[in-house]
Amino acid sequence: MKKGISIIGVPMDLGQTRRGVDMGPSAIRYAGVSERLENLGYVVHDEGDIRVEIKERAQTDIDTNLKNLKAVAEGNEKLSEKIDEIIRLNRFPLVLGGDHSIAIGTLAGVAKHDGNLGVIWYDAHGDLNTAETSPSGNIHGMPLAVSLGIGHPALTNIGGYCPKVKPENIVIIGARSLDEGERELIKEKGIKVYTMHEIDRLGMTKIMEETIAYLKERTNSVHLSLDLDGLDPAEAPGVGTPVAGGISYRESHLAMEMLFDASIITSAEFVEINPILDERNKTAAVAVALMSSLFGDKLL
Ligand code: 6HN
Ligand code: MN
Ligand code: MN
Ligand code: MN
Repeated sequence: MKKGISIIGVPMDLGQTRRGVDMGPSAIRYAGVSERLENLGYVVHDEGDIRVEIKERAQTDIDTNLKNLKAVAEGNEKLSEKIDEIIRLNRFPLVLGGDHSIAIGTLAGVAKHDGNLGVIWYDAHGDLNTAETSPSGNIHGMPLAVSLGIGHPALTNIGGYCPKVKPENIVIIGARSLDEGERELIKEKGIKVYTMHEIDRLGMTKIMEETIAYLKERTNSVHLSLDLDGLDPAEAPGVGTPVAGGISYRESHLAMEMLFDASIITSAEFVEINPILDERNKTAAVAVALMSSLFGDKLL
């Protein structure tokens, strides 16, 4: 792992319609992210937040079925530039969300430096919708499709190039809510998915061993996109689209520890934390605990 970490907050809530997820970066900071990582020996640079315009709220473009398209695209363009800058400084980009639409900008910035980037998508959802398949018009349900180059050009061309990732370099972990169009895309593109069924049957150790071997074989750098709704809502209640029957806190710790030991992760984002829906900042604290494991926190 690189010694320098740049934290960047993205107070984005325009990729969906529940208010509060824009306060995620503050909640994670208050849960002590910088201190935790500094205690592990890293040099942490908190770069503050990307400015997200809020004037366009809940505007569905009737032509596109995409809510707040312009504002989401603008925020992500700024984010991709910032990520690019952080990587040039040879630091690890750690992005705090914000709704999951921000993965569009993160991946645009990261993949500019690696055309063969691997991606771990830790999520209850596939986030593989397009304007045509989306039941909601919410862009936070689309960032993985966008990164594959599928979606509105205002989103797929962020960073000035397209696509960002190859389907065979993606591993989805924790899926238990997939829309019809997303299932079709997964089959068509041959995307590797570990649903909750596989996690139950094989156990998290095996899932992570397979994931790590699969990505090591194909890629040199891997981005972790961790949506807190991948975890069970009993343990991570502060999320806008909770789905019962999720990954446990312990399993998630194990996953993070195994990723640290494999030293394959080169950038990460923790998204969808909504303090309004949370219980005493519990979900932000979970996020910080998982980050700490990802960066090598061990009892002994
Ligand atoms: N997330 N599949 C649903 C949709 O509206 O497209 C839910 C998406 C949730 C997105 O949690 O990042
Ligand atoms: Mn998501
Ligand atoms: Mn999700
Ligand atoms: Mn542990």
